[in-house]
Amino acid sequence: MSNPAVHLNKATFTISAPDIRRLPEDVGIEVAFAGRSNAGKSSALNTLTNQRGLARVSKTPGRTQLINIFEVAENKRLVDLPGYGFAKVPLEMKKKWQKALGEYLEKRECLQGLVVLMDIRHPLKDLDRDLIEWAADSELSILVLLTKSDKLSQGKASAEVLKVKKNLAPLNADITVQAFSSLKKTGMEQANNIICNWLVKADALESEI
Ligand SMILES: Nc1nc2c(ncn2[C@@H]2O[C@H](COP(=O)(O)OP(=O)(O)O)[C@@H](O)[C@H]2O)c(=O)[nH]1
Ligand SMILES: [Mg+2]
Repeated sequence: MSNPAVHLNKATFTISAPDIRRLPEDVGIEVAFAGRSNAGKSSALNTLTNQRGLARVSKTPGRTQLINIFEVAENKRLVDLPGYGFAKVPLEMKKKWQKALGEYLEKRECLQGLVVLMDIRHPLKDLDRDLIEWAADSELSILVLLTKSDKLSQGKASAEVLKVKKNLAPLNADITVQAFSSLKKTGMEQANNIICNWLVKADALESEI
């Protein structure tokens, strides 16, 4: 069942920003999507919002250098963060994007949950691990999507999910790991539910204060 209070398919593009100073005011709730370049971040955003062209899907990795904001409802936003770890980009450019990514993660108060996307065939590279460990330390809720699961048999995909779960268990954090395919829409409903819950959970917390 999807959450009645928010619908990801209502998402509309708001702004692309090269750094956090150019973002909307830091109020409300944001759920951010992060992952290596080419991990399938834009495709997942399009699938989850049921809008083909919302986040540009690039065949050229390393292109998404900006922080892209999509508003789902008033003060509820999805955030497409710059991809990391793509080698064929000049160092100066890389430094700039990584700075925007680092600053966003460190300073954005309204960040409620982090979706980390990793290709199911190459999960938990060093930078992925750094990001997940940082998010766990920061007590963020984390949803790990193992993307392009259509590239593996169901058995192999399940085994990979289990492996990643075991690997992250010692972090003792609020982490959900699941297989995901934008092509086949695998895991879409579960991911959608988790993200919508994050977007409304903070409302409940705010009204308690
Ligand atoms: N087979 C398959 N390919 C995918 C899937 N998701 C993304 N891709 C492909 O992977 C490449 C990178 O996708 P993109 O969403 O642009 O990745 P991003 O750089 O993380 O935003 C593109 O060529 C996509 O068509 C998927 O679920 N299955
Ligand atoms: Mg992208």
